Amino acid sequence: MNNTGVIFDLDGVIVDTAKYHYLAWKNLADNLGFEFTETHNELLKGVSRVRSLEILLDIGKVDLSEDKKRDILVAKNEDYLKYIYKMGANEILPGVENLLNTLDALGIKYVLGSASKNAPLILNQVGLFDRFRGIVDGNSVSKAKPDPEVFLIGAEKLNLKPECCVVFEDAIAGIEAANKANMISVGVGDDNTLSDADFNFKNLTEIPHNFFTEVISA
Ligand code: B16
Ligand code: MG
Repeated sequence: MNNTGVIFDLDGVIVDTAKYHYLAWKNLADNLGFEFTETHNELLKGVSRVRSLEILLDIGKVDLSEDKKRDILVAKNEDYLKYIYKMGANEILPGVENLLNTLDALGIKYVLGSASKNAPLILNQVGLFDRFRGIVDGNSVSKAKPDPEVFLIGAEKLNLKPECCVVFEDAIAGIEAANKANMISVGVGDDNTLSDADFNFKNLTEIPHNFFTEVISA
């Protein structure tokens, strides 16, 4: 199985940090004087921090100077990190550790491919940092998902061709990026939302033990 590799998204696949992003964005919206709901928050999943702010300001119909936007992005991240520093291994999503153990047993390498600039910190908090062969995060890319750049760099780190890589993603933009990269895309979450994925699972506990040996190597 050394000719197959896996690239994991972080938020929504390994851990659920969306709820902390929500609290921090909501705090910001409260301060700016408009409502930001959990439904609005869905629009920010898998989206870069800068783009998230643009979407948020559109929702509130607020126009800000570039300087103010920069200050706000720093403040939002500081607020968000207060939650991240409280995270521990109990926040690893169900099925993740089993899946990593299966991959280790099969000799399948895996890396992270996330839009988050906080990805290394989050993986450290939950004790998974050392398990990944490499990390591609929001600091390593110039183009955000749905651009395939993050996953193509992941394939380089795995030393594999894109078509030998399997991507686990919870966001539409991430599935689009994986498909554009010519990788095998696995949607984690709602299969209607992620209908463009090659395979769909509600969460990682649903992945059959023989998924890699039978489905992917077929
Ligand atoms: P940060 P992923 C994404 O993580 C989140 O889904 C998205 O909501 C967030 O805006 C983005 O990371 C950037 O995060 O502010 O920490 O740099 O799903 O690509 O792992
Ligand atoms: Mg995600």
